[in-house]
Amino acid sequence: MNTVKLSRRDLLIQGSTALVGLAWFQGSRQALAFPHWSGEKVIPWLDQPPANPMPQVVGNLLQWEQLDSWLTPNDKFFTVGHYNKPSIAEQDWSLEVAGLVKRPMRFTLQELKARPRQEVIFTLECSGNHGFPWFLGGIGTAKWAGTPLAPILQEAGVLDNGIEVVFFGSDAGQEEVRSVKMPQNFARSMSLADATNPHNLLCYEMNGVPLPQAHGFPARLIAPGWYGIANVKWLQRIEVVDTRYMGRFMARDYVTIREEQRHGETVWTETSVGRALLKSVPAKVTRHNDQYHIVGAAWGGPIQRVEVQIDGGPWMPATIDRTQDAEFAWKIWSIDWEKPTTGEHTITARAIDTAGNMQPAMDDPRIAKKRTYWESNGQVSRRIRIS
Ligand SMILES: Nc1nc2c(c(=O)[nH]1)N[C@H]1C(S)=C(S)[C@@H](COP(=O)(O)O)O[C@H]1N2
Ligand SMILES: [Mo]
Repeated sequence: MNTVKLSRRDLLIQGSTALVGLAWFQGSRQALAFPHWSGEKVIPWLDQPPANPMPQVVGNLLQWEQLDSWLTPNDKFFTVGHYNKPSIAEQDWSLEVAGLVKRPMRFTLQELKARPRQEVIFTLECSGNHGFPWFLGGIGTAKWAGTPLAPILQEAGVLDNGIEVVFFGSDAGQEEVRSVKMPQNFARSMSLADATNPHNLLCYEMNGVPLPQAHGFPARLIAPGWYGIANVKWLQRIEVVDTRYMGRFMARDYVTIREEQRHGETVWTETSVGRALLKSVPAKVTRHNDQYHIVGAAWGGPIQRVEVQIDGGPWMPATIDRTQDAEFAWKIWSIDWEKPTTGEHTITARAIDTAGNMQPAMDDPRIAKKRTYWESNGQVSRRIRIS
């Protein structure tokens, strides 16, 4: 994609060549239709993240400079696992649907696969992403496939007192609450209304191959529009209950604490991390000949536009690549950078959604008065040196 300014006539001529190109792209790997200029070189960011201090929990972080495809290849997709990361054999596994249902159910992987198949292209971001200087790459986009959850809950017949659906993983660890020590499985819950959203999948496939072990084999929940934490891997049991579920990853960890001003008074809020928030980043700067381009991504809501600011100057509109477009997937954007001067520069991006909401600035109280690191969707700035 080339965003150099062209006359209308040029556009018409280019448009027809672009169409030929597009047809060719569609016949080949989707990954090829990505903002690209022949002979381009990526200029690495100056502000490289420090080394990951918790490789046992977080792995394979995305290197933004390497972003060159809309879908993230599985071997480049980040991982988060808070407990052990079970290797489960298909024949030893089945998924239980239990609790406050008329007809408890159990599915083997083959039985899940025999049900109606649904796909979704969804950008999964860890809510801790950008919460620490080392944590910039906790995000990826994949084509997930599975079977919708809602009809299964429907068939199981949720009883009238069932208000909450808890998703338990097979991974477990020791937890301590008020000096009570206990083993707990990883688990997250959703209200019945959220759980029965038609987009939610019991997912067994990632980018066309069986769900890799690190991403939850044999099956995981995929909850499009929610932060990573909601997408429970290594699913073992789905239980309908009549109270709110208060496990570690709902009510202790993954809790956002903020100071808010209400009628001149400070109120401290504590909320469980849930739906994804509006966000964008500058991903990379490329150069070919004397032309510079900034390429980035935006996600976390219906993106209307993205704006880019260089060295605190005016906000400039980026061009969103609408050739690769899916409701829950990041949008790839780019902008020409006309004649940058040699030396250091700062590049900031901000996303605006279709309702006009803007990704908050770092000094916005929603970010500045946030006291825990989750849900860090403030505007991201990167530094670069042009030589
Ligand atoms: N069972 C289980 N599911 C889990 C987790 C976990 O530790 N155990 N981590 C969650 C978090 S915090 C994130 S960000 C995503 C990461 O998904 P990925 O490893 O496929 O990228 O998985 C979520 N699902
Ligand atoms: Mo996460």
